[in-house]
Amino acid sequence: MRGVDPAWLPDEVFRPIGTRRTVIRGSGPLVDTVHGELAAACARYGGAVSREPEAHELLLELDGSLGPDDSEGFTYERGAGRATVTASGARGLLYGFFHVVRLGEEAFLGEPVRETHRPAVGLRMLDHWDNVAVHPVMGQVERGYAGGSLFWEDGRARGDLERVAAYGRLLASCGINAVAVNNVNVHEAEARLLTDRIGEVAELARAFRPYGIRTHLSVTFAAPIVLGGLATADPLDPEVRAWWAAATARVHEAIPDFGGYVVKADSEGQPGPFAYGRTHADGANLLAAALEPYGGTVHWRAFVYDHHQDWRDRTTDRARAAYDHFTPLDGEFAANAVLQVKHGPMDFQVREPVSPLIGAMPGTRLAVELQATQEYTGQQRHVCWLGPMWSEVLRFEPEEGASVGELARGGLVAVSNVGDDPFWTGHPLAQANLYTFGRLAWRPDAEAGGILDEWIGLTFGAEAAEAAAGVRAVMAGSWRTYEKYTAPLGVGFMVQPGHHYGPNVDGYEYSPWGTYHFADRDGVGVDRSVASGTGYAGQYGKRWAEVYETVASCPDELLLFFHHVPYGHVLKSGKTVIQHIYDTHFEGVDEVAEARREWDALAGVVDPVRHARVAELFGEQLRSAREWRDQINSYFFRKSGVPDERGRTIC
Ligand code: GCV
Repeated sequence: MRGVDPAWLPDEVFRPIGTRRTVIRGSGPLVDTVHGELAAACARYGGAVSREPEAHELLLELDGSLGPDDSEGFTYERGAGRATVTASGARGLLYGFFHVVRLGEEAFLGEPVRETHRPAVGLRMLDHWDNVAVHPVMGQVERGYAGGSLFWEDGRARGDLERVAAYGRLLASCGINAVAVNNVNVHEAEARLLTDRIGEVAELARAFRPYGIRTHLSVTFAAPIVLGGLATADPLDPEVRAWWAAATARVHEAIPDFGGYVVKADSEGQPGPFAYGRTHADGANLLAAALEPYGGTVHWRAFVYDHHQDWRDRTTDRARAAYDHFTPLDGEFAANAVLQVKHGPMDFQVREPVSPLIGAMPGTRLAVELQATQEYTGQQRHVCWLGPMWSEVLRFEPEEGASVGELARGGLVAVSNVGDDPFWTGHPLAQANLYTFGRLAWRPDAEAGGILDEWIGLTFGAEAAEAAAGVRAVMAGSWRTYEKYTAPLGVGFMVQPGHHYGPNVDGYEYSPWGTYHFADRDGVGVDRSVASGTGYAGQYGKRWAEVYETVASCPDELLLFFHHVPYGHVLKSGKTVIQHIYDTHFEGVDEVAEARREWDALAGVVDPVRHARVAELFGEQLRSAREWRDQINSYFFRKSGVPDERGRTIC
């Protein structure tokens, strides 16, 4: 196999810069990074880069006259064949440089413009669920579908910092500025990264720093016990507080620009403040206090629910849990504590409503968590470009005039989809999810389709003009296609328990995890209305509470998430629920077959190694899509006894 794939930064995209004369003004490590990029591009393509004022077509200028500046914005100006990027902070210069790279020739040749760019969201972070030691069930990377970890191997740091630096470069080029380097399920080896193994984290931080990326660490709430030998981890205990303060001081000594902690507490078996009769705010504030002297932040996850539920108890609803746990604590979190909320109330299904917690805690800084790793969306064996879903989520307005993107004051976070796979993401086209996340985190109201085109233009370099229409046809609708052949109308899950790949309609139906569809001979769906169900719909502000409350006003795509309806219920589309299930499952498979044909037609146009890899994966996607179609359709045919009105074979 050849070396590591350049993803969206093949040499070719640096040609417009590398053939020109550039002047770069300013000093500091990030300016050196940009200088290094320019020098490499010029060495390849014959241009020149200078730090002295000289004749040039590109000027990159850091105006550091006001001293060190962490701001990330830049001004880009173009006219008469020349381009200028000006920034007051070094990160701004780095992002301005990559802006010019993205524009290509147009950066120099288009109509005169003067634009100011700055990110709408300050923290744009990737969380890695990477285990230091291989976990017996979850492996090296929990929910990882791209090989091993970039950071860890068999209990040790891999030490391949070149690969980490290359990753940092890719991330910086799409605007990501923070990385958490270990799993939120913190086992023993990971726990020690906080103390005696902090040097390994510091090495990673050193590799990320030249790309403006701060390093964060997942920690266990029980650290004072498991690492410090204390008898308690009670957040109000003075010894515990002193332990965290001292541990954090040592972290800061090793990593002066340390970003902070990520914590999964009282969730799926992880320890937390409940054991001491304390609240999540008590827990988060303990770590916030330890980080505060160094400007660090604690990201406290809101993914808290009962995973030992009695499935016969129809009153308990997992979807309600985050809101019920956290809204009473609004206003109690420290200024440097961020509550990190999954975008939906359940767990990264292909379709969920937006979590009602977002917008319900005005006195708390919230970060919104997305999932780039395709746990429930095809596990990087299926093409599933998530841009349209994320865009819908980020544009959703819990209240009139305030979108999720705007309410995410504490940042946008995605669970990373990379590993040590030569293509980074297992499925080569899954690289687009990483890129799209970075660009949407920078501008949550950006058009997802425009980002896809940008990604295609960069990734396919010289081949892009010929390949663009075909690649777009394969990817643009792939999320909706995936939705069509999997769980219908927002009901979710129906996956194989444990690994979550492939269909199993009742896989979680009689289990303690709280993820049910309640299909019986008459109908399907979960009644989450206030009038007759779990009351979940009432957790939204008035406008959405009313929309979701009734079958008549609930959007089709979320109907079975909010309501239990008969199979003969007629959707807004005019179809019955049962016919919709049959039709979408046939359509979904047809669409995969069509996408495969589109991809096959790109043979000889796109790079053959990439082509072969995707072609092979399409074989599996089609097999799996058929399996989904047949199991879901047969299941509902057998439950309902209603035949397909188009007479297709359903056993
Ligand atoms: C890291 C889901 C996943 C778990 C994951 C968890 C979380 O339950 O299946 O693997 O654990 O979400 O987000 O904490």
